[in-house]
Amino acid sequence: MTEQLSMFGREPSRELSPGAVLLPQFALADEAGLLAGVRAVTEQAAFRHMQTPGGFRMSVAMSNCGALGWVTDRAGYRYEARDPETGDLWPPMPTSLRELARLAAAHAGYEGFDPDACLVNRYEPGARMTLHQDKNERDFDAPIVSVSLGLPATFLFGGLARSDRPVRVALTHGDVVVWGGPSRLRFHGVMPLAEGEHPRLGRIRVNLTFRKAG
Ligand code: MD3
Ligand code: FE
Repeated sequence: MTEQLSMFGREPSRELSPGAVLLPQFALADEAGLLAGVRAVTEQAAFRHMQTPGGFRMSVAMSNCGALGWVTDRAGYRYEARDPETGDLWPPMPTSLRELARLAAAHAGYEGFDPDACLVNRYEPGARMTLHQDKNERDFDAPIVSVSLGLPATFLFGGLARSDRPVRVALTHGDVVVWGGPSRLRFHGVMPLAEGEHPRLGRIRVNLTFRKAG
């Protein structure tokens, strides 16, 4: 089953750097289930543009599912059990999403990955994410699993210092990357999204990141 999924697009997995494994089109085996899950989540917890601690509006719109959700506002970056817009718990992580993350992690050598948070990012043309590290999670031993959907993006994969020159990686619809081990704390970002129209998603890119946050 794992082999079948990884070979969905006839492309083998590729190690981008120690601990970082690209699984091309891995998410397409259950594309319909995945898109239905994302829709269910964002119907309950609408995409919104959060504020950085410095007071800037993020160009990426975000939602979350799972026991914990990543939030930012003037008080800082953190994980919260409730959606600050509604006061409700974040929607549960759909089984189709959880299983995809578990299977991808196992395929990359991380057995038993049990994410409690999934951040859902929505990019419109022009939206970007500046270089940063993901370090609000309690445990850096667990990997982060990312799933790209919709319009293609140029991902920037840096080093352990902000000043390390990033490598560009093209990420397209259905690509999954598992970021663990020595790659877990590398700086990364996303170049401004180019204009385009995706046959199923339209004029957007959606990125899911599964995390062990708590
Ligand atoms: C490399 N999202 O939400 S996913 C983020 O495409 C984030 O929306 C980007 O960075 C996006 O925090 C990139 C790829 C990714 C995610 C986490 C990483 C790459 C990573 C953690 C460590 C190293
Ligand atoms: Fe990140």
